[in-house]
Amino acid sequence: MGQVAVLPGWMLSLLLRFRPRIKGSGPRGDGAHPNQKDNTMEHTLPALPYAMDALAPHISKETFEYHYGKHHQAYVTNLNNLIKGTEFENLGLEDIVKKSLGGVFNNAAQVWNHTFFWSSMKAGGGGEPGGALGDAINRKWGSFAAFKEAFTKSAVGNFGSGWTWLVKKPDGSVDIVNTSNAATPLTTADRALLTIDVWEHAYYIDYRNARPKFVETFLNHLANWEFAAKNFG
Ligand code: MN3
Repeated sequence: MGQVAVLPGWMLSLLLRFRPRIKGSGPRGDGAHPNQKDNTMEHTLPALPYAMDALAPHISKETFEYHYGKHHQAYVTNLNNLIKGTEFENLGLEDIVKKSLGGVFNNAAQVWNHTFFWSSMKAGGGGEPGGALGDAINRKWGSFAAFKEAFTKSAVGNFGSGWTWLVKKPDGSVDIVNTSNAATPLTTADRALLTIDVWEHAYYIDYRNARPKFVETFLNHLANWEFAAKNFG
């Protein structure tokens, strides 16, 4: 089996989207930025895996226009500006997240986290996973209902801005992890399986301050368990 074939699909698409763009070396000259040096890495906003109105009424098109079109885009723009002329200029996104601190880390991790979050949802999602992931959830919490209760409690109780994750631990078991601000399992030994963004900008347009209703809707109508199962491997 080739190396590429064992990568989860979302990771492969990230790699393809964030591949280096060699300026000025293509057959067409790629001369859009004639003042830039060769070999600079420009990060771009990945396409959503669905239309901006696909998750309505649970998440509105207006939320995507702000959350994806403005917030996620701003992290990409900030990252590109911050890494110019630094050691991070020619690194891929995941390497930047793992090696940086401060503003570079915050923006790079938020680019990665949001891309992961969009794929953690789908139209007609929710329900519960079967297979190996379903078994692992049952081993950890006893039932899917108990997992939902624990995940909801964790996401609702995640103080301030952050993310709540279902992760696979190095020993193969699953767990729920809260992170604050831009922090991400990508810098830990855990593998991210599924996430919900609990920054207020994720739900304020559709749910105002009602984070519990947003978390409940995520679990019942949006969670993409096929994506989580692929990440579980
Ligand atoms: Mn967000």
